[in-house]
Amino acid sequence: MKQQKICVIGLGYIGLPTSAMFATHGCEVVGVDINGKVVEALSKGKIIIEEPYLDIMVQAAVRSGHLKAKRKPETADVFIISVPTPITKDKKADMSYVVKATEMIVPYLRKGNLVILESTSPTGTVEELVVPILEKSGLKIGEELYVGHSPERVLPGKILWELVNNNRIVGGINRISAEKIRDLYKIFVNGEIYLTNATTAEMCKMMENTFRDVNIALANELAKICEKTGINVWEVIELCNKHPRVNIHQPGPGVGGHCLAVDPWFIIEKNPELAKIIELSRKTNDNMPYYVLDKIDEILKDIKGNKKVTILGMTYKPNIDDVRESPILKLIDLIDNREDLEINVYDPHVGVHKYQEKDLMVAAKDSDLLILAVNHDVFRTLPLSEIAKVMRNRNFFDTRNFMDKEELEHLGFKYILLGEKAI
Ligand code: SAJ
Repeated sequence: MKQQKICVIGLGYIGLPTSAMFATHGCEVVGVDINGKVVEALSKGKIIIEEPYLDIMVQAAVRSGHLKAKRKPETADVFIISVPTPITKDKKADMSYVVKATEMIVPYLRKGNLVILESTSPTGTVEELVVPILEKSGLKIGEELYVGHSPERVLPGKILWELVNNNRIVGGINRISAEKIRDLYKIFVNGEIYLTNATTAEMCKMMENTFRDVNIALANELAKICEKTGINVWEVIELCNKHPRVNIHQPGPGVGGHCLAVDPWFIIEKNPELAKIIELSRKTNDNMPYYVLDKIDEILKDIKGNKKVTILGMTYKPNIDDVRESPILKLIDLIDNREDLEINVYDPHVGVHKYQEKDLMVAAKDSDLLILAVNHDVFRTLPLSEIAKVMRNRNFFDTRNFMDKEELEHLGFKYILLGEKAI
């Protein structure tokens, strides 16, 4: 295939790695972002997000001259749209970034170009939202301008490896569009590439994350049931998963991130009468911080007066710095709104934050309860005996089945595990 010039709109968690990947495979890539900070950093070969090895790859791509950052698009062979599709307060997909990005490229479109939407989008986005805007170019869609959806599926923390090795779905508005998109991704994808139509690809992407969200809701419901039954949910799950066709997910204090906590709502939005299990699951997971707060009240019920709670971890999952849609932020909010509860939070992965206490011992001082909210690896080596000395009451609530119960009990802590039994 001849060397392609690719214009990527949106240099976030997906657009930037994708740009760097194409650039290091010999393509000429123009990365476009409306955020001046991103463009400025990238021009110097730097990045402003945390993702293993991405900095090295971006630096190599910029140094080789194959990756350039711009505020506006340029004419190219291929346009990839990878802008956010956030959720509004009333749980609807905010498609304004996709609309703006699509409008932005129209003046640069030429006969034979390929336009790919990568952003996770509700069904019908390509056909009903993107194509009508692209038609303003005057080009015949599907014949002079090829269009499709190829959703990203990479896991934050493993993005570069998964970009190359994951299987990929390509949905074209017609067969030739899908084939052209497949040929483009073949430049760096080692996984299988499956062709379908655009709307099917949109549904696949949302359903993959919904599958996970629903299964986590099932695990969270089971955790509550096990507590009531007086058994340990983690043991139940471990034993159930010995069955060859069972894979129960892990319970916890809620589901966060910009994917699982968001994408199911896009299906619900389009199918409110039908997506009942999906909606209940979303609500079950969103309710977990409230459940954790109830547990906190139960644990502290015998302590008179004001109580202090110390939370360990605030990101949406372990070993990352990302707090987007983190259920721990919701929990922090709930505790902060209570007059009788004082809160301190410690998360070494997160920089400056309203609730962040940089010093662990200060965060734990005079505390009545430590809550393990995120299972960061660094929490494996907490100075527990030192912490025990400065606490007012030694209670430890483990929401992730992460701590060593015996060690904590040996240090005089009362150990409470989410999903074990009512206190
Ligand atoms: N979680 C649980 N229990 C579990 C698994 C996860 O409570 O058993 C929670 C985590 O604590 C976290 C949330 O779910 O709060 C999401 O974490 P995750 O690791 O499941 O997923 P993300 O959001 O980081 O990435 C997902 C991935 N999707 C799937 O695995 C189906 C990724 O492949 C997608 O590319 C990404 O969403 C995306 O961008 O859509």
